[in-house]
Amino acid sequence: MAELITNIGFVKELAATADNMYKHGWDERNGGNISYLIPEEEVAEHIDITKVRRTIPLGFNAKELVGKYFLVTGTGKYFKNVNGDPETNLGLFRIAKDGINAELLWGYVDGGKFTSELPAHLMSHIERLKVDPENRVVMHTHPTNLLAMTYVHELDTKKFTHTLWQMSTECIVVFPDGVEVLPWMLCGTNEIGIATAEKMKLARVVVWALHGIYGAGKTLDETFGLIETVEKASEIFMKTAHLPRLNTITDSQLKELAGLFKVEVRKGILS
Ligand code: 2HA
Ligand code: ZN
Repeated sequence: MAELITNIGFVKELAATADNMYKHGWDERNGGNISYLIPEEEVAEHIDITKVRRTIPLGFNAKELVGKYFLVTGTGKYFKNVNGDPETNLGLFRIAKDGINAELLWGYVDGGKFTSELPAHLMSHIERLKVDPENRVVMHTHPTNLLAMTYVHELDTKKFTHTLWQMSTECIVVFPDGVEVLPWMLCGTNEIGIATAEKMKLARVVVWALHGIYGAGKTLDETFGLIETVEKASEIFMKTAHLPRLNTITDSQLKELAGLFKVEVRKGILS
Protein backbone atom coordinates (compact mmCIF):
# COMPACT_ATOMS: atom_id res chain seq x y z
CA MET A 1 0.00 0.00 0.00
CA ALA A 2 2.60 2.53 1.13
CA GLU A 3 4.63 2.48 -2.11
CA LEU A 4 1.62 3.79 -4.03
CA ILE A 5 1.21 6.84 -1.88
CA THR A 6 3.14 9.14 -4.21
CA ASN A 7 0.06 8.94 -6.46
CA ILE A 8 -2.24 9.99 -3.65
CA GLY A 9 -4.08 13.30 -3.80
CA PHE A 10 -2.62 15.04 -0.76
CA VAL A 11 0.98 14.07 -1.61
CA LYS A 12 0.66 15.18 -5.22
CA GLU A 13 -1.02 18.39 -4.12
CA LEU A 14 1.72 19.29 -1.64
CA ALA A 15 4.46 18.40 -4.14
CA ALA A 16 2.83 20.56 -6.82
CA THR A 17 2.55 23.46 -4.37
CA ALA A 18 6.22 23.24 -3.35
CA ASP A 19 7.17 23.11 -7.02
CA ASN A 20 5.08 26.17 -7.79
CA MET A 21 6.59 28.10 -4.87
CA TYR A 22 10.08 27.15 -6.02
CA LYS A 23 9.26 28.44 -9.50
CA HIS A 24 8.18 31.76 -8.00
CA GLY A 25 11.75 32.10 -6.73
CA TRP A 26 10.67 32.10 -3.10
CA ASP A 27 12.34 28.88 -1.97
CA GLU A 28 16.01 28.95 -2.77
CA ARG A 29 18.08 25.96 -1.64
CA ASN A 30 16.29 24.48 1.42
CA GLY A 31 14.26 27.64 2.05
CA GLY A 32 10.64 27.23 3.06
CA ASN A 33 8.54 24.50 4.65
CA ILE A 34 4.93 23.35 4.58
CA SER A 35 2.78 21.38 7.01
CA TYR A 36 -0.56 19.91 5.94
CA LEU A 37 -3.02 18.37 8.39
CA ILE A 38 -4.64 15.28 6.87
CA PRO A 39 -7.79 13.73 8.41
CA GLU A 40 -7.22 10.20 9.76
CA GLU A 41 -9.78 8.63 7.40
CA GLU A 42 -7.93 10.06 4.42
CA VAL A 43 -4.55 8.81 5.67
CA ALA A 44 -5.97 5.35 6.47
CA GLU A 45 -7.27 5.00 2.94
CA HIS A 46 -3.70 4.84 1.69
CA ILE A 47 -1.38 3.89 4.55
CA ASP A 48 -1.39 1.26 7.28
CA ILE A 49 -1.69 3.60 10.26
CA THR A 50 -0.76 0.84 12.71
CA LYS A 51 2.73 0.53 11.21
CA VAL A 52 4.99 3.14 12.82
CA ARG A 53 8.30 3.23 10.96
CA ARG A 54 10.19 5.48 13.35
CA THR A 55 9.51 7.60 16.40
CA ILE A 56 11.05 11.06 16.23
CA PRO A 57 11.11 13.46 19.22
CA LEU A 58 9.33 16.75 18.50
CA GLY A 59 11.44 18.81 20.89
CA PHE A 60 8.37 20.38 22.49
CA ASN A 61 4.96 19.41 23.76
CA ALA A 62 2.16 19.36 21.20
CA LYS A 63 -0.48 17.73 23.41
CA GLU A 64 -3.29 19.71 21.71
CA LEU A 65 -2.50 17.82 18.50
CA VAL A 66 -2.30 14.25 19.85
CA GLY A 67 -3.54 11.76 17.25
CA LYS A 68 -3.45 14.26 14.39
CA TYR A 69 -1.64 13.49 11.13
CA PHE A 70 0.65 15.90 9.29
CA LEU A 71 2.38 15.75 5.94
CA VAL A 72 5.49 17.92 6.32
CA THR A 73 8.52 18.91 4.22
CA GLY A 74 11.85 17.50 5.41
CA THR A 75 14.68 19.37 7.07
CA GLY A 76 17.46 20.40 4.68
CA LYS A 77 15.34 19.35 1.71
CA TYR A 78 14.92 21.48 -1.40
CA PHE A 79 11.43 22.49 -2.64
CA LYS A 80 12.65 22.00 -6.21
CA ASN A 81 13.12 18.27 -5.52
CA VAL A 82 9.82 17.46 -3.78
CA ASN A 83 7.86 16.69 -6.94
CA GLY A 84 10.49 14.29 -8.28
CA ASP A 85 10.94 12.38 -5.02
CA PRO A 86 8.19 12.98 -2.47
CA GLU A 87 9.07 9.93 -0.41
CA THR A 88 12.50 11.35 0.48
CA ASN A 89 11.55 15.01 0.74
CA LEU A 90 8.27 14.64 2.65
CA GLY A 91 7.13 12.69 5.67
CA LEU A 92 3.74 11.83 7.09
CA PHE A 93 3.51 11.37 10.83
CA ARG A 94 1.04 11.22 13.70
CA ILE A 95 1.50 13.10 16.96
CA ALA A 96 2.01 10.33 19.53
CA LYS A 97 -0.17 9.95 22.64
CA ASP A 98 2.60 11.44 24.81
CA GLY A 99 2.44 14.67 22.75
CA ILE A 100 6.21 14.89 22.51
CA ASN A 101 6.96 12.44 19.71
CA ALA A 102 6.12 12.07 16.04
CA GLU A 103 5.23 8.59 14.77
CA LEU A 104 6.50 8.38 11.21
CA LEU A 105 4.18 6.40 8.93
CA TRP A 106 5.58 7.26 5.53
CA GLY A 107 8.43 9.22 3.92
CA TYR A 108 11.79 10.66 5.02
CA VAL A 109 13.14 7.42 3.53
CA ASP A 110 16.77 8.59 3.61
CA GLY A 111 16.60 8.67 7.41
CA GLY A 112 15.68 12.36 7.47
CA LYS A 113 13.11 14.15 9.57
CA PHE A 114 10.68 17.08 9.55
CA THR A 115 11.65 20.73 9.02
CA SER A 116 13.59 22.53 11.75
CA GLU A 117 10.68 24.99 11.81
CA LEU A 118 8.24 22.37 13.12
CA PRO A 119 7.68 24.25 16.41
CA ALA A 120 6.42 27.34 14.53
CA HIS A 121 4.26 25.12 12.32
CA LEU A 122 2.61 22.99 14.99
CA MET A 123 2.21 25.83 17.47
CA SER A 124 0.58 27.86 14.66
CA HIS A 125 -1.75 24.95 13.83
CA ILE A 126 -2.81 24.83 17.48
CA GLU A 127 -3.73 28.53 17.49
CA ARG A 128 -5.33 28.65 14.04
CA LEU A 129 -7.48 25.57 14.82
CA LYS A 130 -8.92 27.49 17.79
CA VAL A 131 -9.93 30.34 15.45
CA ASP A 132 -10.95 28.13 12.51
CA PRO A 133 -11.48 24.38 13.04
CA GLU A 134 -11.07 23.91 9.28
CA ASN A 135 -7.53 25.29 9.19
CA ARG A 136 -5.26 22.63 7.73
CA VAL A 137 -2.24 24.37 6.26
CA VAL A 138 0.73 26.31 7.59
CA MET A 139 3.21 27.52 5.01
CA HIS A 140 6.57 29.24 5.40
CA THR A 141 8.48 30.76 2.50
CA HIS A 142 10.88 33.57 1.52
CA PRO A 143 9.01 35.80 -0.97
CA THR A 144 11.51 38.18 -2.54
CA ASN A 145 9.65 41.50 -2.43
CA LEU A 146 8.13 40.94 1.00
CA LEU A 147 11.59 40.22 2.31
CA ALA A 148 12.95 43.36 0.61
CA MET A 149 10.11 45.41 2.10
CA THR A 150 11.05 44.40 5.64
CA TYR A 151 14.41 46.15 5.10
CA VAL A 152 12.89 49.51 4.19
CA HIS A 153 9.48 49.68 5.89
CA GLU A 154 8.79 50.20 9.60
CA LEU A 155 8.19 46.85 11.29
CA ASP A 156 4.94 47.91 12.88
CA THR A 157 1.97 45.58 12.37
CA LYS A 158 -0.55 48.37 11.81
CA LYS A 159 1.63 50.48 9.53
CA PHE A 160 2.83 47.46 7.55
CA THR A 161 -0.73 46.22 7.05
CA HIS A 162 -1.97 49.68 6.03
CA THR A 163 0.78 50.02 3.42
CA LEU A 164 0.03 46.58 1.96
CA TRP A 165 -3.72 47.26 1.82
CA GLN A 166 -2.98 50.40 -0.23
CA MET A 167 -0.81 48.54 -2.73
CA SER A 168 -3.59 46.77 -4.57
CA THR A 169 -7.38 46.86 -4.45
CA GLU A 170 -7.91 43.20 -3.57
CA CYS A 171 -5.63 43.16 -0.51
CA ILE A 172 -8.15 44.24 2.12
CA VAL A 173 -10.58 41.63 0.81
CA VAL A 174 -8.00 38.80 0.81
CA PHE A 175 -6.43 39.60 4.18
CA PRO A 176 -8.85 41.80 6.16
CA ASP A 177 -7.21 40.47 9.33
CA GLY A 178 -3.98 42.15 8.22
CA VAL A 179 -0.45 40.90 8.69
CA GLU A 180 1.35 40.56 12.00
CA VAL A 181 5.03 41.48 11.99
CA LEU A 182 7.73 39.88 14.13
CA PRO A 183 11.17 41.48 14.48
CA TRP A 184 14.20 39.45 13.45
CA MET A 185 14.48 36.40 15.69
CA LEU A 186 16.59 33.26 15.64
CA CYS A 187 14.76 30.76 13.42
CA GLY A 188 14.28 27.05 14.05
CA THR A 189 13.71 27.60 17.78
CA ASN A 190 10.76 27.01 20.11
CA GLU A 191 10.94 30.75 20.98
CA ILE A 192 10.17 31.90 17.43
CA GLY A 193 7.49 29.18 17.32
CA ILE A 194 5.80 30.57 20.42
CA ALA A 195 6.05 34.15 19.10
CA THR A 196 4.65 33.14 15.70
CA ALA A 197 1.76 31.21 17.22
CA GLU A 198 0.93 34.17 19.47
CA LYS A 199 0.63 36.35 16.35
CA MET A 200 -1.42 33.66 14.58
CA LYS A 201 -4.17 34.27 17.15
CA LEU A 202 -4.74 37.60 15.43
CA ALA A 203 -3.97 37.06 11.73
CA ARG A 204 -3.36 34.36 9.15
CA VAL A 205 -0.17 36.02 7.97
CA VAL A 206 2.92 36.52 10.12
CA VAL A 207 5.90 38.33 8.65
CA TRP A 208 9.32 37.30 9.90
CA ALA A 209 11.32 40.46 9.33
CA LEU A 210 14.49 39.99 7.25
CA HIS A 211 13.57 36.32 6.73
CA GLY A 212 10.19 35.52 5.19
CA ILE A 213 6.55 34.86 5.89
CA TYR A 214 4.13 32.40 7.51
CA GLY A 215 0.65 31.89 6.15
CA ALA A 216 -2.20 29.70 7.38
CA GLY A 217 -5.41 28.53 5.74
CA LYS A 218 -7.91 25.80 4.99
CA THR A 219 -6.31 24.54 1.78
CA LEU A 220 -2.93 24.66 0.07
CA ASP A 221 -4.42 26.77 -2.71
CA GLU A 222 -5.98 29.27 -0.34
CA THR A 223 -2.83 29.62 1.74
CA PHE A 224 -0.63 29.97 -1.33
CA GLY A 225 -3.03 32.59 -2.71
CA LEU A 226 -2.89 34.52 0.54
CA ILE A 227 0.91 34.68 0.50
CA GLU A 228 0.90 35.40 -3.24
CA THR A 229 -1.36 38.41 -2.65
CA VAL A 230 0.86 39.77 0.13
CA GLU A 231 3.91 39.26 -2.08
CA LYS A 232 2.27 41.05 -5.01
CA ALA A 233 1.45 44.03 -2.79
CA SER A 234 5.03 44.06 -1.53
CA GLU A 235 6.24 44.07 -5.12
CA ILE A 236 4.12 47.13 -5.93
CA PHE A 237 5.52 48.79 -2.81
CA MET A 238 9.11 48.03 -3.82
CA LYS A 239 8.48 49.30 -7.35
CA THR A 240 7.03 52.59 -6.16
CA ALA A 241 8.51 53.37 -2.72
CA HIS A 242 11.36 55.47 -4.19
CA LEU A 243 9.11 57.38 -6.64
CA PRO A 244 6.88 60.40 -6.00
CA ARG A 245 3.45 59.10 -4.97
CA LEU A 246 0.69 60.86 -6.87
CA ASN A 247 -2.23 58.52 -6.16
CA THR A 248 -3.39 56.20 -3.44
CA ILE A 249 -6.33 54.10 -2.30
CA THR A 250 -7.82 56.13 0.53
CA ASP A 251 -9.08 54.78 3.84
CA SER A 252 -12.65 55.55 2.89
CA GLN A 253 -12.21 53.61 -0.36
CA LEU A 254 -10.76 50.69 1.61
CA LYS A 255 -13.86 50.81 3.84
CA GLU A 256 -16.09 50.78 0.76
CA LEU A 257 -14.31 47.66 -0.48
CA ALA A 258 -14.71 45.92 2.85
CA GLY A 259 -18.39 46.83 2.85
CA LEU A 260 -18.99 45.54 -0.67
CA PHE A 261 -17.21 42.23 -0.04
CA LYS A 262 -18.64 41.93 3.49
CA VAL A 263 -15.31 41.30 5.18
CA GLU A 264 -14.62 42.16 8.79
CA VAL A 265 -11.65 44.49 8.74
CA ARG A 266 -9.19 44.48 11.59
CA LYS A 267 -9.85 47.42 13.91
CA GLY A 268 -7.39 50.23 14.56
CA ILE A 269 -5.78 50.43 11.12
CA LEU A 270 -8.11 52.57 9.01
CA SER A 271 -8.88 56.10 10.16
O1 2HA B 1 13.86 25.33 6.38
O2 2HA B 1 13.24 28.36 5.62
O3 2HA B 1 13.43 29.05 8.15
C1 2HA B 1 14.49 26.42 5.83
C2 2HA B 1 13.92 27.66 6.32
C3 2HA B 1 14.17 28.00 7.72
ZN1 ZN C 1 12.89 30.31 6.32
